[in-house]
Amino acid sequence: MEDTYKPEALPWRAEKILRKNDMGGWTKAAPNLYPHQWSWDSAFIALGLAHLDTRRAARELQTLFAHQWKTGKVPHIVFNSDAPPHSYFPGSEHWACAAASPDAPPAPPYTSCLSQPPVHAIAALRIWEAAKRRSEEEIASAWAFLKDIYPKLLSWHRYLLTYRDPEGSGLVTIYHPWGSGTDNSPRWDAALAAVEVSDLPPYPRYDLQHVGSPSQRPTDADYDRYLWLVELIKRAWCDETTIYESHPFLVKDVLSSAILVAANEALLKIAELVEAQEEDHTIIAAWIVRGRRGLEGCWEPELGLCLDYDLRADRPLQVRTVAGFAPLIAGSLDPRQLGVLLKTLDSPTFLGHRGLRWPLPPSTSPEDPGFNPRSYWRGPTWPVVNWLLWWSLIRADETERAERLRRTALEQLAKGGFGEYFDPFTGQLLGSADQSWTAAVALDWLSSESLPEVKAAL
Ligand code: 2M8
Repeated sequence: MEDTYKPEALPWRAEKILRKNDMGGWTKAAPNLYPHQWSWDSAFIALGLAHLDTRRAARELQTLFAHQWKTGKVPHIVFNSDAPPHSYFPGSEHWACAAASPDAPPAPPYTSCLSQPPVHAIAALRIWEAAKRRSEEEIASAWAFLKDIYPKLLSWHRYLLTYRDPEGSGLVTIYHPWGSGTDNSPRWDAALAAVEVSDLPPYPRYDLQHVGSPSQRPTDADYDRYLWLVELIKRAWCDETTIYESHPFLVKDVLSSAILVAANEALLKIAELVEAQEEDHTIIAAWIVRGRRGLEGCWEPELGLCLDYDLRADRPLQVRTVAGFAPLIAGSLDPRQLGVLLKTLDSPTFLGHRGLRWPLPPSTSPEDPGFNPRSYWRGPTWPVVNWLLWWSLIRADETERAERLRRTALEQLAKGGFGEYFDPFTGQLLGSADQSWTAAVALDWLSSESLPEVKAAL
C-alpha cells in the first residue's frame, strides 16, 4: 500500500478537516454523508478541538446542549436547516413531529428524539485539562464553561439513569440501533429480527451516493427496520414511558452503559471543580457503583467479554464485538477480570487475528458469524473505538499497550487517510473521507506524545 501522508503532515491535515467541516458553533460529522450535528461525534470533536482552541471546543458542546430536551435527553442529531436537499435521510422533515412533544426543545432547528453514547462529560473535562496547559484567560473561560455545562451534564446523565433505566440496573436501554452509535452491528441482529415491519412508505437512500459501494452501508432490510422503529417512536409521540411499554426493540446496551460510568467519573471531577452541592457528589458516586454492578451482571466468562441484553426476548445477545470490552471502558477492574479482557483482546478473536492489516480491534470479531470486513459496524476498524480503548488502557495503567495502540492507530491514519472506518484486512478507507471525529481523535493522540502527562490529565 502506498503512503498517503507523511506522519509529520498528520496534525495539519487533521486540523484542516476540522476547519473545513466547521459550521461556526458546531461541526458537521462528515463533509457530505453527515451534514448535521451528531451527539457523540460532537463530544469527540470537542476533545480534538481542545488542542486547537479551547473556547471553540467548549462552544461545540454548548451548541449541542442548547438543544437538550426537557427530560435531560441530548438528541442524537441536531438538524442543520441549511443542509443541501436530498443529502441525508431521514432528515429534519422526517423528525419534525418530534418537536410537537411537550419535552422537545424549541424548533427549528429540529432534533431527532433518539440519543447516543454519553461521551460529553469526558470531553468537557479534557477541554478543562487542555486549558490548564494554556493561559490564565483560557483557564478562566474553561472554568466558566464547566460551570455552565455541569447542570446540563448532570441532567443528561440523570435522564439516562431514570428514563433509560427504570429497572435501576445501572444499564442504559436503547430503543433504536442508532441510539447505540454502532448502528448495524451484529449486536442487534437477533433483537431486530423480531421486529415486524408493516406498511412502510418508500424512502430514499441518500447515504449510498456518498460512499464507494452500497456494501459499506447497512442493507435495505436493515434500513426498513430502522425506519419502522422510527415510525413507531413517532406514533408514541417520543414519549419515553409509552416507548418503554410497547416498543418491539428494547435492549440494554453495555457500551453506552460503560461510557456512562466513565463519563460519571469525569462528571464527579467536574462537580468538584465547580464546587457543586454535596448531594450531587453522593448521587454521581452512587451512579458509578450502580453502573459497574450492572456491567458485572452482563459478564460472559466463556467469551471473556460483556454482552448486551435483549429486554423483549429476555436473553443476552451472544455476539463478539468491541462493545464486549465495556468493563475496561468503565474502569476500576479487578486485576483478574482485567487479565481476562486483555487476553481476549490479544487473542485471534481480536488483535491476534492473522489476517489483520494492523493490530487494531475490528468492530466485530472476524471469528463471529456476523462479521463482514467492509460493512460499517460489522467488522471494520473505527478510529473512535481505538481512541476509547486507548484511553481506557491508560486508565487501567496498561500504558505500554496503550502506547502501541496509539502508534498503530496513527500509522493507520497516515497510510489510509482520515476515514470514517477501515477494512481491517486491507486497511482500505471505507465510508466517508475527512470524517471529523477521526481528525479529532488524531489530534488528541498527536498531542499525547508524552504518556505520563496524559495519565496525569485523566
Ligand atoms: C452513523 O450513524 C448515522 C445515524 O445516526 C447514519 O449512519 O446515518 C454512526 O456511525 C454513528 O455512530 C455516528 O454518530 C453517525 C455520524 O458520524 O454516523
